Amino acid sequence: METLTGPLAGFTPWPDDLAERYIAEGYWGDTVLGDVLRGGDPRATALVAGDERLTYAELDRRADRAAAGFLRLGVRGGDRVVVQLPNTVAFAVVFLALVRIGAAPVLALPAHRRSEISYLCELAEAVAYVVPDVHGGFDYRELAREVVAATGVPHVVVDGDAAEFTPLASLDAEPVPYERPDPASVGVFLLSGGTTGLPKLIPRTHRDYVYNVEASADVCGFTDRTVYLVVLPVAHNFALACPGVLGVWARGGTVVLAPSGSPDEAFPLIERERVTACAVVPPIALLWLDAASWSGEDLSSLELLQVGGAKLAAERAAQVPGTLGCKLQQVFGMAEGLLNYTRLDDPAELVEISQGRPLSPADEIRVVDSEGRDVPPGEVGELLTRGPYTLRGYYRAPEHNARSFTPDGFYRTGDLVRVLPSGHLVVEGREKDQINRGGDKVSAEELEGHLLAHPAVHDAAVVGVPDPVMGERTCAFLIVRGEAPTLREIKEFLKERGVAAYKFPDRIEVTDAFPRTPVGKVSKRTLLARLG
Ligand code: OOB
Repeated sequence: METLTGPLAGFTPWPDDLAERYIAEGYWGDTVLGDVLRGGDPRATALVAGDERLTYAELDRRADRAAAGFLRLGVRGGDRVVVQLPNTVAFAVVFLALVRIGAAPVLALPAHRRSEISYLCELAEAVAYVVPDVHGGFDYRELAREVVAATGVPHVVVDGDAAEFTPLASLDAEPVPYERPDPASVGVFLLSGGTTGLPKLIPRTHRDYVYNVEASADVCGFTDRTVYLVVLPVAHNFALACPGVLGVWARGGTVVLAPSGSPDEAFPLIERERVTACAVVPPIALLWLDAASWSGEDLSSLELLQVGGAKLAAERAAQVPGTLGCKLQQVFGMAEGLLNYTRLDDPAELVEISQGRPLSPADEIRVVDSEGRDVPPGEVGELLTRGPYTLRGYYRAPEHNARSFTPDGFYRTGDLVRVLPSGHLVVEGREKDQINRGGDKVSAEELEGHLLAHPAVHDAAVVGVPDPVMGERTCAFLIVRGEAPTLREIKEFLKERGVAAYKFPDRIEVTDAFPRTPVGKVSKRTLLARLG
């Protein structure tokens, strides 16, 4: 059931009976994403980034002024705008401005390059692309030139020195009235971790994402006292909405943006701003556990560390409260929707061994075997889910949707889990052909596609190799023609193809043939076993 025309073309709505139920039971309301700041005291601090501090009133005004600027540029409700901004004030202003006028930001990560961005601009038929000038030593205006040449995206907006493009500062205009978006319309597009050749876009409606944010803020106990440090990319669902930046604003607290999760940068900010909560991926949690013993900073304000994106080992989980002096919360989430959180009052053992339980009473969970039959309670199977904030279809991807959803609308997560008697889930592995590299997701098929374009590569199979710090690292098995390329050459080749660096293999293994399963597919399990 896809809407085929109009601004929502390619979006799969929830069926009427479920939509009515979610409204009647109060999961969905009329609040839109642009309202999210309105909960804060106008004089309270909404955002801290470097030396900049913005009150709720100031951020609200900056967002309205930028909204007027985007309208003047010709951006309209229903349009899509690819936003690729790091953890800066500009992200906050641009995100709020766009959602207020009903133009959906397509949230790319700073690490994405020509291959990803061009594809997103084309798939979303973006009317604009927003970038920083230079960040992390990389010139995004160069990237924008390539993207414009490849896709013809009409406008490029640059935070900073814009060169030939539109400066973000020039969009600062006297506020104008704008039409409030429909809460049922798409508010924002998130990127899927991906299992296919090309990344997928996840449409999140205003009302489902507002519910995601509000319910998460409740479960995590966020209040106007919360001081939340952002160390992950703010464009990632975890840091944005679980409860993230939006959850803090919905409760009137303070968001502090850090450039990265490195203890050198994050710890001084925790001390200076008296940070109370932070969300990290396991490799950062491990760094913090190590650094806490020798760092001189006062971390005593920290009350809650959320860890998710990849599995945190139980032994490490157990060290968090004693070493960092705060509560641990495990978060097993996905941009597609479903969020599982351990609760703040769960017994320590559950917080250590489980990845939490579903956020919403309306989340429906099934655990099934390879034939799609429910497994007996407590056994491992694939997690299927549907609910008031889980997508019903990827954007403009009918064929993929036919595989990724059951006929009755359950999303096949590709994650293998087991359910404890308490209802908490333990993640036991993965069925999807993806590498989880410390929380960064790499689609094996996508990377294999890029590798196959190399003239010396005859065939490629990409697997995740267990790693004590990253959880997994990426190994590419290659069958080559002639002389084998080195890892360095492969990385250089991928860089030239405009592939994000986190997708580069960490290791290559040259082989003569791939082992096959009885049905003739490459047996990645056997390949992995070869590494010993
Ligand atoms: C989060 O979102 P995505 O979309 O980058 O990745 C989702 C996938 C899940 O399907 C699962 O395979 C894996 O990441 N994952 C975990 C996990 N949290 C996510 N695997 C094991 N243990 C965990 N705690 O990663 C994400 C979105 C919102 C909040 C937190 C994480």
